[in-house]
Amino acid sequence: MNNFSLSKPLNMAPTGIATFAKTQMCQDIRNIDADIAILGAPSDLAIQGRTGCRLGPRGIRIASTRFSYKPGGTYDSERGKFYMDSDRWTVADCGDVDYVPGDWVQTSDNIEAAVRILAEKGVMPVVLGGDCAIGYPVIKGMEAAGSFDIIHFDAHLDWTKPVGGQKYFNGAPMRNAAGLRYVGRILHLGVRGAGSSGPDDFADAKAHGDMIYSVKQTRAAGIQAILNEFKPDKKVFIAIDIDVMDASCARATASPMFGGFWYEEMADMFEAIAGSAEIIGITLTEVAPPYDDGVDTTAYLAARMISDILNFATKAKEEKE
Ligand SMILES: [Mn+2]
Repeated sequence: MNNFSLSKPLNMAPTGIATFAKTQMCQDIRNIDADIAILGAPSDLAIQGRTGCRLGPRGIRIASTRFSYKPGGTYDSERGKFYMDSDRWTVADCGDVDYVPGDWVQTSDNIEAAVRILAEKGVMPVVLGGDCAIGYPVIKGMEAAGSFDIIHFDAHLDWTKPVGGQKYFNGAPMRNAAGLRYVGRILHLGVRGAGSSGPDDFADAKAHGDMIYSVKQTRAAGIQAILNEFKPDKKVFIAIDIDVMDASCARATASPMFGGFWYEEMADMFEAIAGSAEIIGITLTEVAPPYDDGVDTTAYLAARMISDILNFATKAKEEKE
């Protein structure tokens, strides 16, 4: 979207409508024409602790206006490559899935239906949470993608058994996703410390074929060795809970956790994953802007990581062409 100017619009970060990376707005998801779709899932109806991540999509979008895509791509001086040539790749921001106050079932159905439309059209969804419970309807909506594995970055395993009869809460999206026929195994990275999942949850995940690495174990083994061992399916879905990051750089979340990953480790892991499998979708959950610092570090970190995954995923496709 162009800004008004008496000369050629410059479209700098603070101007324009704050779509993700200032990409085009898609007003009707049913008529989307893009490679990649940004979709907000602003719901924190299923969270156990403090709320606020219903404002995650908005916060991440504002932070993401520091990036934009241009013809020829953006140069990464460390890697010596240009990424996300806007003449080659189209990203459209589809706005948010409707959040129905007090009704997680209807909100969840809205999320699933929106992702289903994208998956059936072969558009890669990038879903901005929302609490981690949004992960299950998103992955359920990915049915048209065929079989795929999940790579799950989180301080928590998210394999908790139902609580008070509620199965679809933010502690269980991976347990629920594992029950879908087209979901293969799950590689969990960054799980650490005292959390919501108990020993039998870890045993259930392992029985499902999942592999689980803490931050320390991931660093010791190295991402490439882990991928060689895990042998991901041809397609992988990436699910990131922002609390996988160290609390010192991601405090704006429901459950900040110390001992997490640093940004550059994440970027290197995303690059390795993109080289090992086709990335078919992303969720980034639990960013709660009300708790962020004065420069929106957590939201910016989330936006930066999504941007990196898209860079590496599209570069891997270009290199195969
Ligand atoms: Mn978590």
